[in-house]
Amino acid sequence: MTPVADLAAAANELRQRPRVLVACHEAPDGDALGSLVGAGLALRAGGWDVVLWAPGEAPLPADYAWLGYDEIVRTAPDDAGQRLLLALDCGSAARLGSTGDAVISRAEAVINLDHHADNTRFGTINAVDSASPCATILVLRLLRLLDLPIALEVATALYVGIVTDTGGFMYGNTSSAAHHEAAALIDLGVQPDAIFRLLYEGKPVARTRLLARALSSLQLRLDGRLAVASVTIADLDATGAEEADSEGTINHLRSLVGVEVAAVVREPRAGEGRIRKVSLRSASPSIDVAAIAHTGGGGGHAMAAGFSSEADLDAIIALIEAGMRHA
Ligand SMILES: [Mn+2]
Repeated sequence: MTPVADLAAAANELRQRPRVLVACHEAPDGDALGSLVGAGLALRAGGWDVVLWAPGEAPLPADYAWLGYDEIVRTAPDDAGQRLLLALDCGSAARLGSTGDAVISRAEAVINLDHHADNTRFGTINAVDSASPCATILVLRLLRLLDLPIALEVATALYVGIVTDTGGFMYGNTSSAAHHEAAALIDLGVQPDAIFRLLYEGKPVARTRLLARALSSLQLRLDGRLAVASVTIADLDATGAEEADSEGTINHLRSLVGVEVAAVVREPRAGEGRIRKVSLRSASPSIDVAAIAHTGGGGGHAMAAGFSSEADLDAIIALIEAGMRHA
């Protein structure tokens, strides 16, 4: 893998194509939205005709709304076929949502800029570097290759990707590059304490009430090596919380003594069929949760992965347990 050369190819492609559709994955996290906003604003300031696209129908997470959602469209534009698609933080075409394949096949070219180890290389150019702790660092390097200035709002968006994907510089992907590039962004004016407050404080009380209900469902399996909690529609209705409010729950499970895998199972909302969404986190370097997620038809990183399933909670737990026994 030659990520530097791939990024150079991506930069060359962008230089030749003034119209760009910048996209991130559905159900976007801080890295996806930071990549989307950072790349979109920087390219637009550099003279590109840019559309920012966050696929999917669920509301974008309130935690990152301060990055600015006004410019973000939820449906790919009609002229997507006359644009270069710059897909950010997407491990596969499926991550671009139900219309992803159609947009990919129509686009003038597809730059797949990502850091997932299981990336399917769906682009015409694949700037994929699984050693990168987040996608925003790859965006930053791409902007440097294009000699684009990094405005404070761009630097801030890119910093959000580093902070969130490394768990505040605590996860195993926290490389020296994570710190070096964060430092470079701080030198551009980013204020870590202000971003901390925007990301992690001022939260609705409904989130804590949802956390309480989710934690009350805690099950410990395999002699305490597996911690599972579920979030049901009844929990959301009783607390007034949104599904995205359950995102921090898994870190509480992961932090428990003896736990090697944490799992949160989210019940579907009306209109989502019978699909349950399963988030997995590893607390042990010897357990690759992406491998477990693959057996469920999903994917992700060694320490953070997920899958969707029509199976019930017990069957989902059995699948995770089987994966842990084989790890
Ligand atoms: Mn990411």
